[in-house]
Amino acid sequence: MRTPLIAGNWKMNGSTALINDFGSAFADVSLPEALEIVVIPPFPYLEAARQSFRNTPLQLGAQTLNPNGSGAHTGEVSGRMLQEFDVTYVLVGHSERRELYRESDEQVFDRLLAALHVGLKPILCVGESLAERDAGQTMDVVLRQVGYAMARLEPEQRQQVVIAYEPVWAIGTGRTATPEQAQEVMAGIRAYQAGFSTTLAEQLRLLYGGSMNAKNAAELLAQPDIDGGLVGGASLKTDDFYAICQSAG
Ligand code: G2H
Repeated sequence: MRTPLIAGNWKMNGSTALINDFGSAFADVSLPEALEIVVIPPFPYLEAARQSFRNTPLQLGAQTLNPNGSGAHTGEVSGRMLQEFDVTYVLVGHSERRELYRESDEQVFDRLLAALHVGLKPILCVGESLAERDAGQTMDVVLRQVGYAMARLEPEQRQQVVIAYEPVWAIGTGRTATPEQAQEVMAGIRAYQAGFSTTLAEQLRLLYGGSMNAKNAAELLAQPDIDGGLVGGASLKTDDFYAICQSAG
């Protein structure tokens, strides 16, 4: 019922050569039919990716957007600009943005709203730190982040949002949440959504992120409430990313 989604977040990595590798590698592949695949490169590579991915099933995503439509915001990129490059998905609230660039729940919400206003599909990233997990605060933190955004949206806007649960302690560390740990949080997020509408909760797509790789993807994706993955490091290698996509069938 829910279309699986595998998204590769390249972060501040990649090159035009890597874009072209992906364009070639995914031009003639057999992949699960009902699967969305999104590559999320840094902004400067969007045009090259748009060209290179033309004959592939790869869609384009962006790593962030500025909440304003235009104006004096040196260094920033608006949602409308992303749309011009055929971007369909955009990450909001990735933990690296929250931590390194001090994005608050409120700022994350502004970006989410800006994405929805121009028809981009937001992937809202949430997750607890190791200290928060150890203190038994995982669900409080995750539902605060989810709730801050979701409670302020109109019902039809909520339908457009994908949520990625990425425990901060598992990001780029090689340490993955166990399938059971991930499933427990996913089920909690879905139950929270059911408070708005059970239909919405059933439709909500939930991605796991945090050191997902070709070896552990199948087990994570087999969990009933995990509908896909937000893949960082392993999305920079065509073979690994392809293997993860195969696991989502
Ligand atoms: C989490 C993830 C992708 P990695 O940030 O968003 O990165 O798979 O490298 O842990």
